[in-house]
Amino acid sequence: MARTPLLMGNWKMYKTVAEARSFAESLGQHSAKLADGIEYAICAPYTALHVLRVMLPANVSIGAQNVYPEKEGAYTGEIAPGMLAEFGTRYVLAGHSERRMLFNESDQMVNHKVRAIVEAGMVPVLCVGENSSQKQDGITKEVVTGQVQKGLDGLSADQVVGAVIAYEPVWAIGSGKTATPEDAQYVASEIRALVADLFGEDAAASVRILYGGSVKPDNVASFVREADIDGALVGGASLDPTSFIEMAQALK
Ligand code: G2H
Repeated sequence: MARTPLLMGNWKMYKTVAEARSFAESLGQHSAKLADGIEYAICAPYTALHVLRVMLPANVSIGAQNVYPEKEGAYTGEIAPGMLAEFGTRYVLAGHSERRMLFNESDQMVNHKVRAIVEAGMVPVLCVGENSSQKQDGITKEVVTGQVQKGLDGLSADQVVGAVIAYEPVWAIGSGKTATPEDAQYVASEIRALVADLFGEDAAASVRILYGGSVKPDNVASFVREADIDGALVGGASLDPTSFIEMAQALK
């Protein structure tokens, strides 16, 4: 089954509304350079989502970086899935390593978020990856497949068909280091094999697997040409519209 490549930016805690507007204007001026046949998305801070939804070219979706897995309630400071879905958010990250590390998010909490995102009609982007000591110990496959199994627990095969999994080695995030395309492909193939075991061949053939971790215009194509890697989740290099367009061009 052909899977549509996905180029997704993760802005983390960067960009004011004014800066997001400037990015969207710039991308709009060069929208002809956003190659067809690829999906684009920007996961922005909540405060920038509205201006992006209004101003980004129509083929660039908006995504959130987090959500709280309850419909509503006394959860001061949190945002519910329905609130994001209501104004057109398509993707929501769950389990980014910065949330797992800095905010102590457990696999169980990540799973609650994944389920809540799906139930609200949005697409979960389940982020997984080993840290440097786990890599040195040779347990990358066990760590990553364990996170995938726990993250997708309770979903139906149909729900997994539409999901996205982002493999981001923690040691590669914002460090300038990347996995080799071959190593990333190996992990992606193991993730796909696990999805086949748990949810069947259709889900495995459809679920999109992204690589993330210091992706840039000059290396993005080397990952996305691998058989089981269907796109990239990009932090730093997604903040500059020129760099975002260069990545889109590299994937043509
Ligand atoms: C990994 C990635 C985006 P960067 O966190 O999710 O960030 O591309 O800056 O390594």
